[in-house]
Amino acid sequence: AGVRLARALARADDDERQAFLRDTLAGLSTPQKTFSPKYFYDGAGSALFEAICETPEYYPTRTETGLLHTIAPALAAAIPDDAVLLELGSGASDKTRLLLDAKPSLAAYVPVDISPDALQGAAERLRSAYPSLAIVPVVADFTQGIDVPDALAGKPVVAFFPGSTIGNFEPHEAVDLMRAVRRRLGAGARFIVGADQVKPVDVLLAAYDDAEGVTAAFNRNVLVRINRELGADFDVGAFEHRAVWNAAKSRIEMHLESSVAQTVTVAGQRFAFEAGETIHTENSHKFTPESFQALAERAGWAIEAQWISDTPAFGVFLLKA
Ligand code: AVI
Repeated sequence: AGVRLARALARADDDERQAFLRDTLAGLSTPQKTFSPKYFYDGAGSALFEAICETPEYYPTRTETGLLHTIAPALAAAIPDDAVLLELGSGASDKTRLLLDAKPSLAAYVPVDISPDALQGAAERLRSAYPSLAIVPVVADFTQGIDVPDALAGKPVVAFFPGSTIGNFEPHEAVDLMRAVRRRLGAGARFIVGADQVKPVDVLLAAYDDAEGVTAAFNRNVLVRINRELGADFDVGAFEHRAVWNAAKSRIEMHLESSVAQTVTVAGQRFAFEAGETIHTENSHKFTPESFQALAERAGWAIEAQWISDTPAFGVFLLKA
């Protein structure tokens, strides 16, 4: 059985690498070169994201944590006693503790994350902090479907999607994802979503271009990962981190800008860059209460409650199917 499991894991690894390679080659073949932000999160990328959250400029994490602390009793009151809490993109699961503390009667916690390293570390820490809670980690790309482990079938599920990760999707993808969650969880389900709010552009730009350069390192790390996992030869130092505000689309965009004319080889294919040409690596949409409500409603959710923090504004929305 051990050999079979090892083979299955190797196959899954291989499938994942194939998808990563396919997406990377396709992304480098369009006029605006683009990568999906989901590939930021290898072990090093997940650690760099945690470091971003500690920078003075990146306000979303500490603002949302403060807000969740205040509203945890209201959220706990909306969650059924024996519910399974399913978190999408759980990372270090730090904010989850606020809900676990406020709702000790939960049947189980299911963290879903694309990074096995981040997931394993978080599960170990939570198991020692909450010894009587069932913790069932799932390594998965939640954009490809949401699986609740069989053992938990029949329990009410409350989904938790903090951090404004919803903002990393194009609006139509965000609607598709929220609709998929609603269909998966069924009638009466609840969905708790964190959504960062529009604010002065200087505050936004600083949050995505911190003085210490942690966000720049996070952005460039995707090139390091592509070199290592896909046998590419990106000259990582020849790409500059750029954060720009796209007012028409109400989003911060991150790019990697080629500082010189150069050619890069990925899996034997050559890609030419002009000096100043960019790879668009991430969108981070910023919402108003109304724009987020409209998105949730398009996906078939009703707004049960919403809380917006004091400046810098961050929103937590409680949705009901
Ligand atoms: C995970 N996600 C919500 C972060 C964001 O703010 O869009 C990722 C990030 N990118 C740069 N800094 C943080």
